[in-house]
Amino acid sequence: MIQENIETALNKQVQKEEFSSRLYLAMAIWCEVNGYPGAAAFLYDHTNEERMHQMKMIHYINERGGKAALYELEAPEAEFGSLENVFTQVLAHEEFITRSINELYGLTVAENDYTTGNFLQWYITEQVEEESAMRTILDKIKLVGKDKAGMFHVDKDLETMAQRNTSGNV
Ligand code: OFO
Repeated sequence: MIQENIETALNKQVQKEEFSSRLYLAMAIWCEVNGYPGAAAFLYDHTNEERMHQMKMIHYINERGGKAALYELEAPEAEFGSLENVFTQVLAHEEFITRSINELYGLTVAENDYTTGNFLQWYITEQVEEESAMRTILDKIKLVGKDKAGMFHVDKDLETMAQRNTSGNV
């Protein structure tokens, strides 16, 4: 049986994963209507990944005798201004999520809940991968700057990454 304070902390993380999914959806929409179809495909795909992170946590809470809860979500921004700004915000958001997962893990250690700590290992590893992928994308965007041909290629690369994710090769 899961402890109440751990259950509440996990439910707050469920909310953050759900917000991540909505945030990337808002960004995907912005990219789609602003001429970045590859970035849009990548972010639509990432929306689904965040949903999967949310669902995985929901099932864990319920399987441990707790009850997952859905909290209120704020509406994400709708205007991002530039692709560089989109990915700057993606990276900042992933860093925020990493801190949140680490705090959650710290709580499980303090409460001797090794089962939940073990469950969270998956998220810890996932955050390392997500931060690194987003940092690489942002570096590429910064490198091409205002070069339109370069930006076209970055967008194409993002489309390829999205296709690979969708076909399960990554
Ligand atoms: Fe759920 O990892 Fe991104 O936010």
